[in-house]
Amino acid sequence: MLTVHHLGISQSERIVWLCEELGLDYEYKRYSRREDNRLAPDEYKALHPMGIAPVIQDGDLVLGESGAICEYIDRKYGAAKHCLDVSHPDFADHLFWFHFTNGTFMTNGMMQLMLSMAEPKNPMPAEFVADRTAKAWTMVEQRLGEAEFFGGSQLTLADIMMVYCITTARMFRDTTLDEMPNTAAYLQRIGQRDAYKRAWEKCEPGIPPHLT
Ligand SMILES: N[C@@H](CCC(=O)N[C@@H](CS)C(=O)NCC(=O)O)C(=O)O
Repeated sequence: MLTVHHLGISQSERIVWLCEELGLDYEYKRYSRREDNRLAPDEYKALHPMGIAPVIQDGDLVLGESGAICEYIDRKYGAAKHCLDVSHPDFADHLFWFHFTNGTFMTNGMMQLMLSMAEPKNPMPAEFVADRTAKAWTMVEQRLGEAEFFGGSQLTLADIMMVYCITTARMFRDTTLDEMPNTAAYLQRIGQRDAYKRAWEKCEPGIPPHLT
């Protein structure tokens, strides 16, 4: 039995959403963040050597890292429905956005958040990260003006990965969608998906999704 361990307000919402898109039968466990430091509780940290969300279990397998988990589940239980084959015209775009998510977008967003808390004496790191982050958001807005989904004409793992960054992760930042009509329209489309609604209700009951 596949078990998805979700940490409240975290990247593990991606995995729940994917399971709902695939209509899988899976066990779901939710953990709240610690009150004192907002990190994962000890019970969650004990699941995997990194101690961060998401984590899944599948028989004897314990797997971390969102991208790896998404691909594992989609290929093993979803007939690769959200992965594009090399022969697909959108293959390269799908790959780019799938890897861009954690390789560049999340990384720079996290660095920016940490630097804003650290008040470093040298302004160079903050400027470096701000430049990359601004470029990344510009690319997001452009992409969603040219394609219906990050991966092209259909929902792929690129979307499952990216949506967290432009919704829930924005709860901790001051990025607004005021100047990003394509991104705003995309999020409205995502928010209308039954699977997304079910996943969000499971993950964060009582809290509206950050779609605007
Ligand atoms: N690259 C990792 C990042 C995982 C990560 O940083 N998870 C955060 C939640 S968004 C976490 O577990 N924070 C709680 C903690 O560090 O205790 C992935 O995509 O799985």
